[in-house]
Amino acid sequence: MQRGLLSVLVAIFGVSSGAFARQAINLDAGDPAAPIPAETFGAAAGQVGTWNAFGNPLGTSPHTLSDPIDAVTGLPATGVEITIDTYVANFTFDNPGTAGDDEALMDDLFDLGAGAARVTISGLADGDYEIYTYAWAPDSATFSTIVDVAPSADPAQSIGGAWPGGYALGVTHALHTASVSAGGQIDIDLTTPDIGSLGGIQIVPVASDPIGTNYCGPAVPNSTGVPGVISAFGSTVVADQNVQIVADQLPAGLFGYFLVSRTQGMSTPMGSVGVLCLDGDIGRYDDPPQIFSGPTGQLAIDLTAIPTSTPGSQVVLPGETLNFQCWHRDAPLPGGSNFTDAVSILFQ
Ligand SMILES: [Ca+2]
Ligand SMILES: [Ca+2]
Repeated sequence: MQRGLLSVLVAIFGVSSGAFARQAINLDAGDPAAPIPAETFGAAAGQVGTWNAFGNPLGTSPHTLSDPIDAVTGLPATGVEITIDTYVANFTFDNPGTAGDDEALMDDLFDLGAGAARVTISGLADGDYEIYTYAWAPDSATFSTIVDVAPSADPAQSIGGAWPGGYALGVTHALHTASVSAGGQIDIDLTTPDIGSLGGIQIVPVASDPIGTNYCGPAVPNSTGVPGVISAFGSTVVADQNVQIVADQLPAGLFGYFLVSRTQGMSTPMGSVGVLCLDGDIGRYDDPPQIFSGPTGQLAIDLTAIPTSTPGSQVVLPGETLNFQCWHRDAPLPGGSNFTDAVSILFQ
């Protein structure tokens, strides 16, 4: 499915983007009238997708950005708020080393002056994130900004120096891993011994521990020439409510969704070249926000609302097993479809 079509469906059905999926956010901080990087630009994190302008045209604070566009889904990350409590002004300086997307990200910034600032990020789904904080000063190789993130086990990092010609940890940006749980928030604290800068932030979901056991694989190769694969990450403890299902190696631009059942099986449905590895009461994650477009798809599973073949949903209890598989449209057969292999998770 094309992103545009998914947006139309979202508008029609009036639903918001993935209720539990962890968000991926690219922020270009500074003057919102200045250019922002292109969607093809991943910066230090390699996270391509929409860049959100984070800044107030008047340069006043506090300033809040609500519901930024998610870099992965292209849809608003509903409920996410990013606030900077204080800064001095929007500042732009044309560093001679930067150009193009680097310049769009790094040459405009929040001038923090000699003071301290805090950026709070709230509304993120539970899980681990990498926080890239671009705190480089384009106008001075001696200015430095100290970045500390809470909650994170990673230490505070001092950022600054001459433009290295690309992204360099400790010069252009800081990197912290932060865990969000129980609706908690992430704080980025910025201090400086001279003049502070904040040019941008990337919030990147971290792939967590794999869980479950794959079966019924490898799948029948799809039109890409290789089999689609499914993976599960997170925790098998029901109370943790932390299960991410990921499908990979799918045809680009074609839509798919996940299936779930307590029963394993093996059959070839009409219209499919692949094997359905589920039987019994099969639920579909086919609400518009849950449908994705290849080559990859992911979904955070709400263990209190497992879909069933009939309207309604079920709760997962410790000791129960769920089996997940991905169905997807495939070319070149008109109406053709295929599956990944399947993954089985025993919950505790
Ligand atoms: Ca420049
Ligand atoms: Ca910027």
